[in-house]
Amino acid sequence: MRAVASVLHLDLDAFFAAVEQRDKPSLRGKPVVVGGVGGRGVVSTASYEARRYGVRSAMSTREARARCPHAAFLTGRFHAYRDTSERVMALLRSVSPLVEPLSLDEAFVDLAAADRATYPQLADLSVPSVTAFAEHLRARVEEVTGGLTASVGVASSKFLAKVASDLDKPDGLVVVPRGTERDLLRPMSVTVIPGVGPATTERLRRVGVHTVADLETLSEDELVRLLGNANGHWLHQLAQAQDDRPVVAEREAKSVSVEGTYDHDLTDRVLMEQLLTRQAVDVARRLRKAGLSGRTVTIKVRLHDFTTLNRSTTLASPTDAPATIARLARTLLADLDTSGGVRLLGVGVSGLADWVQEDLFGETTEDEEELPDVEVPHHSRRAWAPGMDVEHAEMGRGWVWGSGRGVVTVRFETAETPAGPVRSYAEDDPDLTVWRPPTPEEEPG
Ligand code: TTP
Ligand code: MG
Ligand code: MG
Repeated sequence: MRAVASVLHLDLDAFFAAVEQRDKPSLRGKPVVVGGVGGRGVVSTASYEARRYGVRSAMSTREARARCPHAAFLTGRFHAYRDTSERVMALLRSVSPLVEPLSLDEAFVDLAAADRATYPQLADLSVPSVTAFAEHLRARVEEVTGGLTASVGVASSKFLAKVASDLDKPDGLVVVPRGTERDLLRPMSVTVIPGVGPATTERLRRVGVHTVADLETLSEDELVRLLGNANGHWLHQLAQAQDDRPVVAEREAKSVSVEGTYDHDLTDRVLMEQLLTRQAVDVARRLRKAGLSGRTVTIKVRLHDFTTLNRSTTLASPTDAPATIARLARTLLADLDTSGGVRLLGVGVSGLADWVQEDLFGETTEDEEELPDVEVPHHSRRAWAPGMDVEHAEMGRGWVWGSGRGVVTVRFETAETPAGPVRSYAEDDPDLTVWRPPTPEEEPG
């Protein structure tokens, strides 16, 4: 924890849905749901107008349709999200060299490292100064994104800054003055602590721990006994708002790792475990080939929204055993909520030693894993998905409003136009094409 509130966390509001409302003027102020629109689709996010009807991220689209039948249901347009994200991250990097993105729509910014020549108001890092600066930054985000709002938290640590940015969503700002951190946390659920997923929450619930205040009553020893060394220590620290993690612009890790990206989001846990197992065997093979072993096993999981989660656990002695690495990787996965879908999985081993401790815990004697035959299913995209960008030879640019029975209906509007007209065409009308943003080389100039 720092002596002043100088860690800023920014998160865009209803990100994917807000981009859709920006680019589709007829949807502004209306319920919009972005996600899988097919039979087994899952909601990525919903505009705040749709949240009023109880629509939430990770809910089945079916359920969302039941709760808010009049919402616009759209598939995602990742090029637009990525482009918008890049503009926000560039803005943040103009404030401070220490910007740590957590996903497409959120990042930490270290205000203590900000350029004070450009931002004299940050010279003293007092509560009024950072408050004024954060308001200025939020206004700039609206400008560079073409109208998206962001919620911001500023506090003395990453943990508290992230908690704070969520407190007054959407379009909110919360600055947590130094000294008030613990009072803020006490009434909150333990799930506010990063890394406390369903499995940990359940273990704590069984011993009567629901809030951070409950957690404070347990000693570090008790927590370690309950949750293991690394987790117990971590929870003990964070329950007292003790968090000294620095904001890091780029992480470098000395490790051997294997990862895979999947061309559609994985939701099947058994399949994910099989993939991790296979990756663990790969990592072990590479370690052995290089004569290396390591103590820390890490999994990397990128969610549907590009949030990347890293979870690790550290062994008493180094290993290069596939079964051990696989078992730990699967255990780490168990505490993550992957219900929204996973697009990348990886396993790594770090803390490398150039020797393997002989069989101290019997780990190297574990049987080699049965390798499952894993096949990642492929998806064929329907040609005209709702929300998709299209261009018509005469009407110009628009988006697919709906399609079926050989007909596709398009609304002709973009971020720069007023709400536009709706027209229907035959699905195979040669005048209608999918529109893609120009790649940098194709851009004029
Ligand atoms: P979030 O920042 O968690 O959510 P949000 O920006 O939609 O809403 P808010 O921050 O105002 O609460 O996630 C950012 C984007 O990531 C979100 O717009 C869509 C995507 N996402 C998913 O695809 N699946 C998910 O389960 C979640 C939580 C987010
Ligand atoms: Mg967000
Ligand atoms: Mg976010």
